[in-house]
Amino acid sequence: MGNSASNPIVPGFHPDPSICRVGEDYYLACSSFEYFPGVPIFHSRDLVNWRQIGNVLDRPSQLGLSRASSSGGIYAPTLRHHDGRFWLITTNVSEGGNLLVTATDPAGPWSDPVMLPGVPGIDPDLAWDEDGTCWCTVAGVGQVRLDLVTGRTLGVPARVWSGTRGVRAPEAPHLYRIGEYWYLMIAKGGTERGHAVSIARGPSPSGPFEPNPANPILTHRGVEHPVQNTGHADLVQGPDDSWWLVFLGTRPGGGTPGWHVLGRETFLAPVEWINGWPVVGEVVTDLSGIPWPLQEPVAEPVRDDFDGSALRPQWISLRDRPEELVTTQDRPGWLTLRARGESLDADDVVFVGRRQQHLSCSASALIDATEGEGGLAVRLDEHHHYGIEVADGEVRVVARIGPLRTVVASRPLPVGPVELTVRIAEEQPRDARGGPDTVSFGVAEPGGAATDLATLDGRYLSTEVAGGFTGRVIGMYATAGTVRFEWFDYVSGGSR
Ligand code: 6LW
Repeated sequence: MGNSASNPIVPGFHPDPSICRVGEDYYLACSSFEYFPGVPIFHSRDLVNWRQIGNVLDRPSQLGLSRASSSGGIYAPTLRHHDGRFWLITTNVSEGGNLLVTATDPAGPWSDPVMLPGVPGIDPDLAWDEDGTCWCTVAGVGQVRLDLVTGRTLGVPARVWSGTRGVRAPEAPHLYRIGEYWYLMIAKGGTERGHAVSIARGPSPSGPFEPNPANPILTHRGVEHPVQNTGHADLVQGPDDSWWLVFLGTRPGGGTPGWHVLGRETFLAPVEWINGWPVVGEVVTDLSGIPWPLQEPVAEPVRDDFDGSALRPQWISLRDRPEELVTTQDRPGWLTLRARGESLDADDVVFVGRRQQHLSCSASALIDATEGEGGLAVRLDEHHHYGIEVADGEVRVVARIGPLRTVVASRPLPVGPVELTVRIAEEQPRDARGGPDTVSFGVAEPGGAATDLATLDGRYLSTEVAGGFTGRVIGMYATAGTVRFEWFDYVSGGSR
């Protein structure tokens, strides 16, 4: 992904980060909702430069999303390393509830899930005490001991500290043994602008817990700051054994109230321990001051020419990806999509996309639609998407915003494969009512200059408009017959 030592450390819709350290290696996992494969997992050696090494739930036997609504499916994970194995616990809110998987190699393969019917709620956490007992703590802040082999819970869930009374949504609990105390860190206030992180400590995994008098240890509610919604955090020690916090945040753009389009992203901030309590440092964009040598960022190639037998881990689809509908084997060097849903409004549309990870960026794809219909889209959910598509002998730009769907522009289709382009440009608000960016679509004959067809206001593809827990995904789709893509380019428009 190759970022320039800056926050967010994992840009684009990568919320609910959970991190663990194994020697000099760091691993981080995020929630993934209705997208398949699910739970992207990343590796780093310096906490700043991260590379996706796979997806934890990459098989239908691990991940059933057929009933998942947009922003349903996989909620927050916890990633831990214990007794020589990696453990990940998460919630499929649309099918089966809480589940546990394990692996020796974090890049996979991960095991089939052990379902956890006795673990209630969402945001499950794993922590082990000195005896090897595994404590599972969940949102709302209940806690139960867990048998990792059978998935059986031991005893009944008990309530533990859940933060300041009256502050909504105690979520994202993480339990740590640090020094003489057990620390329980939670998110509160909900994942919107009121989000916050609080912590308490006690003598045992089950408390009783004494709240930090300085709570919340992190919040940007009511604060003028380019990063908002800060919360849902996890603690980790850096290469020099200093302490750091990863957490989710958003980068709203445009005028008031600000619209965030990349979803909730993963950020990093320093932590200092004072009198046995963590104090979180400022959330800054420039991380070049990190007090240890940074790895060379691994630049992601601009072009995916689909030459491999399998798709790269960054590619995600909606709810499933049947081989008979999505393949690079049918025409070597091309991605072949066979239609199922008739438009991007359908929750079973055949779609292969990647998260938008920059506030300004562009994407393009060479499409051969001689045997079908399909296109290139910027999607938030089935009710909020913009696309440029080839259908009925023309190229057209289609916008779906809530109940409204319209063809914004069209032109006759040039003969043969064409290049479809989308350019997203962050806008500095000209006035208090300005949107965060513009989304422009164009078409070109192979290798030729693109002709712009339409430019749309990006605020309607933001979470403030659409709601939900995800962020924009830019991808290719089929709506009739068979369409093929020879390549897909993604170019960041800048460092952010
Ligand atoms: C996540 C929970 C939350 O599991 O939203 O608002 C859920 N807080 O912590 C999805 O991100």
